[in-house]
Amino acid sequence: MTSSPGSAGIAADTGRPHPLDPLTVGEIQQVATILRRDRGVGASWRFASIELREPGKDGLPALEAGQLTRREALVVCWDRENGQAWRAVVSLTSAAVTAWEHLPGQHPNITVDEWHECDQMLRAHPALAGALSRRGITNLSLVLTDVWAYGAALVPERYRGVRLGWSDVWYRDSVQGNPYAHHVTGLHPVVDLNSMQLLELEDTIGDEAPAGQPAVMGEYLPALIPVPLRQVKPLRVSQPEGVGFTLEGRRLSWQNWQLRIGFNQREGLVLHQLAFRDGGRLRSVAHRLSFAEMIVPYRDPSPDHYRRTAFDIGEWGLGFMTTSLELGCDCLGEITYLDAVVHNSRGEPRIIANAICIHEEDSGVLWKHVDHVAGAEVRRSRRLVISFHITVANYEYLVYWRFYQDGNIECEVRATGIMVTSHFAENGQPRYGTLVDQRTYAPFHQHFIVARLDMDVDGRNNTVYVTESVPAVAGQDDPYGLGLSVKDTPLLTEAEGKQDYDWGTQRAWKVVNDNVRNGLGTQTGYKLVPSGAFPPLLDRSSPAYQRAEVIGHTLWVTPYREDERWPCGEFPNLSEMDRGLPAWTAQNRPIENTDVVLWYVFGIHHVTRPEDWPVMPADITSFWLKPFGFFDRNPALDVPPSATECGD
Ligand SMILES: [Cu+2]
Repeated sequence: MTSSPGSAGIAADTGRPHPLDPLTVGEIQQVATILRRDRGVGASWRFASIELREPGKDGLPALEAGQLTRREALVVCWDRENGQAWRAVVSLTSAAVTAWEHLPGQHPNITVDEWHECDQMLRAHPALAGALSRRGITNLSLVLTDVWAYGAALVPERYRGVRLGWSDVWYRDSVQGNPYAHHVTGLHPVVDLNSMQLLELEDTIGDEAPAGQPAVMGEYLPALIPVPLRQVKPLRVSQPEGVGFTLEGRRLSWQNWQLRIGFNQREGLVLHQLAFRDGGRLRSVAHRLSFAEMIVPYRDPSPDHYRRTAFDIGEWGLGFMTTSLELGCDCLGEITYLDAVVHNSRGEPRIIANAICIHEEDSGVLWKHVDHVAGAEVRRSRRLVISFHITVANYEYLVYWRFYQDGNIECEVRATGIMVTSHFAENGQPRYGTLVDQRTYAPFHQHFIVARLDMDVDGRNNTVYVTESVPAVAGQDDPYGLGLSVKDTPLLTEAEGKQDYDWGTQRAWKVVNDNVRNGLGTQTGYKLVPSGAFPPLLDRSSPAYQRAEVIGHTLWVTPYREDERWPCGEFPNLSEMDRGLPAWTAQNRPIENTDVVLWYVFGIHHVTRPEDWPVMPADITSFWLKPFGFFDRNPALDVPPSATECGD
């Protein structure tokens, strides 16, 4: 990056947020103002992202102690007139642009504003109206278009370099009807998102008489469904003495857990500085946990779906698409909400009210034993849940980070919402999807989520061990062939750090601090328990795989670098290849006894079902981080019994 001196005139922010706190409304305004003033970011420009430039690990302690004051924003913006993108670092402390880097050939993420502007433009376009009327659709107010991003390999030669999008066309049966119930199959606008013009309207039906829209029941609102609602009794959660956690600023403390809640436009919820109070000591577990990318390839090569590979984080941003939560529906019990601040493409702040939910839940039995003398001893498990919900056009992702009394961390994702569907001809059969309604099928697809786990188990220097179960071969010492041993192998280099799930050995990974011993004399560690993992099942030469090589392994391990954040590259929009993890790990750097970052790939291999239609019951996937020798014994022995009648 190039540096430049700032100019005075705009007051530096005088507030004292924690160095990891997200940018405020005022700070986002200040950033946009400084860039307009100092870099000529004018009316033809758009802001793709404005976020806190998080301090690196080395500088953080001095900033936290107040010995240093530095507050910076990281910005990506582009000029729609010439398509050129720039990355800026803006100092809020000195009200100046401190770095301004040209990004030739890069296409920043698509903004929510562009999505809306594109829909408006298309619905007002006579070519689309004509194509729809040939299909008997004349009420444009019931039409919805939904623009998607391209991969470079699928862009026609004539559109190289264009900020290109392609769109589906949907329509509602009624004003309140579900637009994603009715796909206008075979009709796809191709759009220049910079000039916001329709470049061409692909119509694979052309002049032939369309088969007509099938009679689909794709509704979910009670007033529109053909079945009466069932009767259910109320179920209420009561916490008469209030919640068991405290929130000071964005620092959350609950039982022995302590952490800090962050948020940005791309990753959405970010958890910082996770630690567990063990006796008198606050012990570090992780420095930062977040989702760094989400890759959703649709596995249907038909004209309606072959371009449909979504990078929901890199192309769109989970933070931008976070939705407000509703008390009693999204979260049950005594709820504390945090708002989030993002921005629109003009650089104006936008507040998402109730974006993050914090609450406690009962989680069944924590531990139990019945002794014939001492009787039954049982403890209820309680967990602290930090969650946020994302709506990506038709689909919903609900993300839950759960903290348990025994030191476990569970990361759960629920996928719900409306599946993408399209129609097929009379007498046809869907080959790459499941029949879900009349002449309607939902293509098979996969949701790969890349969790970025910057673990700091008892300090920064950790080693990742692959841990595998090995059955003994029957012999003199073991005549019945019963022996089972566990083999732990340290991963020394990034090449070794590329790991795949292996059912045959029950492979898992332990993040170990070789420099610290527990009371038993063994190393302290946390185990990544790999659930929700599945193989890509994708040809290595396919564009979808080339853009997301990260999905080729269950786990990647890298040494921590401040600027290595995006596993498929910083700009997956219109990308040709994965410029993240495969590029970094090609250096094959050492990863032993150093500050390691784990990239865990999990998700849902979605073989669509009739039961997922018209709205999908949440499909659930998760993984766990469990203490392994981090404690000397069950750390939840001190959990008290519940009050009489288990009423507490
Ligand atoms: Cu799905």
